[in-house]
Amino acid sequence: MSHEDFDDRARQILRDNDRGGYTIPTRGLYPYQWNWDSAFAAWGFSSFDIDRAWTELETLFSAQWDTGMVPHIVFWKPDPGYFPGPDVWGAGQEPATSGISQPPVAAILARKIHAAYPDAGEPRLRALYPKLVAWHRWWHRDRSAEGVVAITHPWESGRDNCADWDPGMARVDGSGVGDYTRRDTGHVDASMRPSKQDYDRYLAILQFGRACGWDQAEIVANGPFYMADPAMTFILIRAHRDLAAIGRSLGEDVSEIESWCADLEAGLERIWNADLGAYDARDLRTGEFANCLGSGAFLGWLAGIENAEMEARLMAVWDGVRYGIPSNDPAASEFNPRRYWRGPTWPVVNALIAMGFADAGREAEEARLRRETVELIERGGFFEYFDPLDGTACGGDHFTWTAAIWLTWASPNARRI
Ligand code: 9WN
Repeated sequence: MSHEDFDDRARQILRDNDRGGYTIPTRGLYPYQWNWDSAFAAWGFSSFDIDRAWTELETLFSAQWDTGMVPHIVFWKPDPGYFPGPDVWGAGQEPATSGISQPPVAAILARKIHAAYPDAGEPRLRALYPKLVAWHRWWHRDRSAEGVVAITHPWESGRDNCADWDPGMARVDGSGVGDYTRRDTGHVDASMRPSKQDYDRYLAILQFGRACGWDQAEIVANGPFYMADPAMTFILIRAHRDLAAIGRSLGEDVSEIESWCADLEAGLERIWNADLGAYDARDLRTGEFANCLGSGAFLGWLAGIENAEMEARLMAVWDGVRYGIPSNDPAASEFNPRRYWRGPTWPVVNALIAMGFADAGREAEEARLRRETVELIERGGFFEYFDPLDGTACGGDHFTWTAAIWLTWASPNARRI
């Protein structure tokens, strides 16, 4: 198949997964609108249907809570194929949503979507801007109290079962969650998904949030899981900067956004793990570091954060695999090349990391990461994630964000804006 054939297939995947105003990640496994998937879908659409791109973001933000939070899932139409669904979350919203958020990539990608076709996008961006600001204010108020971004549920990071969360998860008691039936393992081989113990704990954390009516102050103060995440911190620093740039271009006063960004930059020392020689996830209840070198730390470049010591460690991690940036260090005892975020490489994360490489002038690294990602997709198809050692395609097929990053970044025909 030619590159053009792959471009056609990618566009077809976005069309197939379009449910009218929003795009599902893939049929069966993920039948709803997910937050950061949608932002990537919008970016993908911007390569061939700019109107549809803005609609995707507008639909996502139409489910924004009064608090400013943009939920991690919007349950537009009931679907028994996914667990936990709207009744389990009990978030009391209309439309029904989950009770947590997801990586704030929307401002980063809205800026790129606007840059692709500035005139067409100006009124749409202007209308979206106050909603983006409200969401970023929420991140500042409800998730950045310690000067670094902290997550209250592994699902909030988007990197659900990565080894980064092991110290926090070990302290979550999942023994009392009651009976439930998972749906994910009916769609995908169980060995590629989080474990039963993980799911028990995910539910225990969810049940705490539900029991307190999703009171964020209570969740942050007393919730069963609360960990600082370098990846989310790097993403939010970058997103704050992009949001400020958007605001300036619209003639807005962006001093508040700049102050949020400065707070996070100043807080970075809290998550520097000197023993590891890298920024590292940290349990904020105990102070314990995760001692984990994975794809999260590679997002430093996205935030313009460079550190020679960390770079040496990260490049050794990358050189330890054959394809893409692994979600965990292949030398770590918990590394598993096929189990979801415990080792596999994710094209969508590679695209974000490559954005950082490109902006830092790291052309060789950007080109290598793109080459390896292209090879994975050309050999295996538009899958959710891949084994970084032998390139085996894993998880869901016909996947929206893999198609989106193909069109905007990986394809030799991409504009790469
Ligand atoms: C829980 C949709 C989402 C992604 C996440 C990924 C996975 C959900 C799940 O799928 O999470 O949110 O049920 O496993 O980890 O990053 O947004 O693609």
